[in-house]
Amino acid sequence: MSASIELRNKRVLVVGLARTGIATALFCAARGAHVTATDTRAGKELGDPVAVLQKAGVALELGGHRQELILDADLIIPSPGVPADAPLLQFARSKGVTIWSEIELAYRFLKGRLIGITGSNGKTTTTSLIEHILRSAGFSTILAGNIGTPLISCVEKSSEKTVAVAELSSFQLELIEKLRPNISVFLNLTPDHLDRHHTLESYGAAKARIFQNQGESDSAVLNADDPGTTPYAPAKPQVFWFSRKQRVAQGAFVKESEILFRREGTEEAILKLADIPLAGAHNVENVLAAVAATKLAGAESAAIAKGVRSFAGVEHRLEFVAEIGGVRFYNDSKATNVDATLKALDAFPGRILIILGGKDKGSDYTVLKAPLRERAILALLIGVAADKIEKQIAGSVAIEQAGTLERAVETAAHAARAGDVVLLAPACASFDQFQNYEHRGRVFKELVHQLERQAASTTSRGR
Ligand code: UMA
Repeated sequence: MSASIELRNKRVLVVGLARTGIATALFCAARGAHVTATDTRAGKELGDPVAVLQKAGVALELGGHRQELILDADLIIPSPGVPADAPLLQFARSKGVTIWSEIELAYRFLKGRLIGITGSNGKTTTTSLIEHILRSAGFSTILAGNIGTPLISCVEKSSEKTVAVAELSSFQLELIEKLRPNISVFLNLTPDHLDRHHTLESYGAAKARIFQNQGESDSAVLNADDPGTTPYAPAKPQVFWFSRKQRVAQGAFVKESEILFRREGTEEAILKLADIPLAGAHNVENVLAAVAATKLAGAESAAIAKGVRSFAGVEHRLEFVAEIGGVRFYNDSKATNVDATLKALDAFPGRILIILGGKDKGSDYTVLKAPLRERAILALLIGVAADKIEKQIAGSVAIEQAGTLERAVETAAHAARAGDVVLLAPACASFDQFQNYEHRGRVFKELVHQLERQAASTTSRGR
């Protein structure tokens, strides 16, 4: 990788102290930078990391961000959760201080190749699948990024031989400068994070920055079926497409019941659709993107097919939890926007009891009305977005204001009958009632497992 920077004696300000900020502050301190870290939360709320950071020599400014901090900084690294137009960062821009996201800093130190994956939905599954295919094909891989492990914390593990497979979000990409993936994948674009990016155009533009530094020796992979992404096809890198519906000039596509890869006019069958172990048409798209990316990374076709067949899926992504009395429970807590919920609804043939709600992101829930009418029998609403959702989906399906996830699971379990699906696919962020979507998914699974245990003890008592 190019453009490495010297951190020794640099004055670095880290804003936000959760996963990204902690890893960044420790990384910079270990390389001799003078690090100050700030968070709106107080020390008490931050807990154990405070002592770890202090021990590493990081100066802490907690309980808010003082603007003067900017005046003492050469470089600012805000966490993805800190809005790029936050007053502190606006002030930094007015003073000409460099602001990078953590992925940009990581890129400056990362060795080996980088595959970056972005899009509104399917990023986590596709990132995990690409990494799984490459690892099972014998590549030395790193799995990181928005998926949960900051890329900066994996830099030490990288070498000239590694392939880092990184999920990249719009929040991370909007503050890059030189980051240049060898292979970039842009899966799809549908409305999300409009509370942060304000318009679909600026959200799309932030994602499309994944291509901005790519050169002719690099590859870009885009979804030919998604009108949201096709306009972003870049000029410099070689463009490869994926499609469920049509043959593509270069890339991966479905022909009858098979996935084919086409390059320079030659087509090769990679695997049968029936071999994909994941439910839903959207997962066919994720597999197509992964086939294209892994072919471009140099994996053999047979190894790609084997990797797809052995992929176990991702936690919180249409994750099967349990079957109780013929009712199947699925955890799709990662469905934090409306489009992801549409895809989840589409993955099951009918009679769904769906749990919706959480923290609203300025979404339009009216688009859920038709699929809810068609496939769902009950919508259980939770969290602060519940009233807005109720108004916007009124008339499509029976609605129950459950308030909490606990009540929603209990009510769904009572209302469901054998053959039904209880689906947590909330279309909202989780931060009103949970730490994050992973926490929400784990709580859901625990509630379902409690029901499972109760059902088992009732059955054994009845014998
Ligand atoms: N904070 C401030 N000032 C602010 C705003 C926040 O100090 O103005 C502080 C908060 O008090 C908190 C910290 O910043 O202490 C939170 O930072 P963060 O939200 O960036 O949390 P991280 O744990 O570092 O998680 C981030 C990503 N979070 C977001 O993008 C919101 C994680 O993606 C990612 O997994 C992680 O870095 C590692 O790369 C989560 C996510 O929801 C999963 N991503 C969005 C998505 O997938 O839709 C983009």
